Amino acid sequence: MITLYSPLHEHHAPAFEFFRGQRVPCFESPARAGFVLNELKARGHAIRTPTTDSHDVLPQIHSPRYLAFLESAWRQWLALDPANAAMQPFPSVWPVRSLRSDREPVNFTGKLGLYSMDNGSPMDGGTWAAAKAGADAAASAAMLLSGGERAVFCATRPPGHHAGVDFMGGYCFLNNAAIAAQTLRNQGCTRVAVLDVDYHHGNGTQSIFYQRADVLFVSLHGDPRTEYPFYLGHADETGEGEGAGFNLNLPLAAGTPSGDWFTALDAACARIAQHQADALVVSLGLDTFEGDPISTFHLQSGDFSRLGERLKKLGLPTVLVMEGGYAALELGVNVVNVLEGFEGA
Ligand code: OKP
Ligand code: ZN
Repeated sequence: MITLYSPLHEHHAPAFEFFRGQRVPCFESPARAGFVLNELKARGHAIRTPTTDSHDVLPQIHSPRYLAFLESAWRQWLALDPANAAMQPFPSVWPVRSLRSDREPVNFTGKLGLYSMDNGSPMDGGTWAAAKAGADAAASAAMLLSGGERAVFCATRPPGHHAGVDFMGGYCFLNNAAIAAQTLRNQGCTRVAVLDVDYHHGNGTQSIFYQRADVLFVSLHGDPRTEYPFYLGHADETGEGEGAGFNLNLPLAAGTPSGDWFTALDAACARIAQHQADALVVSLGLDTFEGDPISTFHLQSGDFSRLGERLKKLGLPTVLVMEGGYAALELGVNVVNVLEGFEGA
């Protein structure tokens, strides 16, 4: 299967994030995509640059004021003080319950908090270009499917599934999976399914499609009672309005054994088959891996081949978008195992 890759991701390389109150190197690093690229090349996979501009689909997923902020955030940060070039902006105040989010503050920190769900989405001067290149890859992959391609992988970073209509979060800025799904709809697919297999619940994707019946969202993830993002991803979230019944969460306890994970995957696939989708988008997080430094599931590298085989059996044109996965050294093997499992099935 074709992989879409843009080197622009390299420019998103913030130095640190906060972890247990300390500054630590970012788990979500350029090296992640480097390991994926190397493994793809070593195993003979075709790699192409994205060709479709996501400019027109972006405002179908994200709000104009959020897009305007994201595109100009680094310029605004530098305008405060040229010395900020060597610093990273982090939000420190958020419009939680009882505070207003309809008024955009003039103050940069005020805006950053308005458009963030956490302080875990470090930015630098290359963030917009990298995120936009990821969105372009997602849109390009959807276009390739409508041109008859069976499956396309987007080797994108930063990830996207925590980003909502008007907020960043969990290393995510633009929701690549949602952009792929919407592009498929624009290209004439009547029904699309999004399957999120990242360790963390895809709160952004769920919220974007929560009131829509045309895009089914199905996710298996660590139970939000104990795992990030904590405030969404419960089993009783089933969609609302037109979207009632078109959201399925399968939360799994921290430490869930791989056998139970694959049983949940079967339930997810059964719901997707029932949807009679024209196409599938997979939010492919690899942080379900045993060796992941921030997650608690136990998948082995060989299990990712089995995941690819199971996805193939859905029999749908498929866009796979890379999300999390922080055991960088093993990430390439795990990703390419999914792709080859899919191809071989
Ligand atoms: C993103 B994706 C604390 C580090 C943890 C939240 C996890 C984000 C996961 N500063 N941050 O779903 O893999
Ligand atoms: Zn994750």
